[in-house]
Amino acid sequence: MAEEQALKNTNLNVNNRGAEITLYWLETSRSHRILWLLEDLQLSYTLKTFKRTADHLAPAHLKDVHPLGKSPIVTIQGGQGGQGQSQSPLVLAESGAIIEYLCDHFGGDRAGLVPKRYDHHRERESNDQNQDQDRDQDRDQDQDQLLLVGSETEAWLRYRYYMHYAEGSLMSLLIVAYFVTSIKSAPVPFFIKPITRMITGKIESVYLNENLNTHFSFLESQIQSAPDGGPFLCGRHLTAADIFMSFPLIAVSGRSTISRQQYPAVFAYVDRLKEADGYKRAVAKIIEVDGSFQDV
Ligand SMILES: N[C@@H](CCC(=O)N[C@@H](CS)C(=O)NCC(=O)O)C(=O)O
Repeated sequence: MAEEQALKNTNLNVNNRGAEITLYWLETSRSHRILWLLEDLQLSYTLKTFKRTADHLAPAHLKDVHPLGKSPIVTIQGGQGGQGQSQSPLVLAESGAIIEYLCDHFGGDRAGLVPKRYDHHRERESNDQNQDQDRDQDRDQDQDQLLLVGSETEAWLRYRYYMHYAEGSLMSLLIVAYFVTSIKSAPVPFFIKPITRMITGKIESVYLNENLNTHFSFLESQIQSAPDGGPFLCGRHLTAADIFMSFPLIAVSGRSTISRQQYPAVFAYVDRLKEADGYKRAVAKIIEVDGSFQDV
């Protein structure tokens, strides 16, 4: 299999607002959630898939697209905001920033992927005649409400929290767990083994075990107490925050770091994420391009 494959979609649909979107997707990586989001936003895009190197890294030429050379990267050419065909494309990196940009510009609200920030909006009979008026009124009320600290909905507050927590707190913990496991199983000479065991044992007893327990007990109770009874983190509907949380949770559920017995709600939530239509469409897309898909 070649290191890089591409699926080019040149039929821009109306949701694209004239923008040509390209996703640089790396196997078994965080980038799968961006593919899932593109599917849920019903955007057309070009998908470039990459294999990891023998050292499990991204191929060096991803640095030609963004200086850090990590995946995901999204480029956007054209669109209605002045980035014309002749100009160089907008280059976006950092999953959270990419998700927010795509939701802001390509209908995160429309697709129900971003919870409402304030719930003052009255139930209205929606018809074409009063929609503009309603939107103006909502905007004015939103402006007024900006001053009221703490008036945001619980769903939105959770949304914002998870849009930071996934990479800011959870991923950094899971990366420590991943390295500890890798060091423990590394093929080192027998006389070195006691040293690696002592170091990893110390990290586990002083830091890792307690933090894993704290984070996953927290997540267990967050899922059980989701607004409107869940079953997603911010309430009844899947949001971009669930998509964002999918990578660390799918990754950890496939390893022995935590068990289904200890955290049944977390594992049931992961099952739900993998059953989501957009996730499955994203998997199907990879199978179409690369011939197979592996989550982590
Ligand atoms: N915080 C960044 C992390 C990006 C990142 O580290 N991506 C990994 C894939 S999961 C990567 O490209 N690894 C390959 C490498 O480091 O060479 C994000 O969320 O986008």
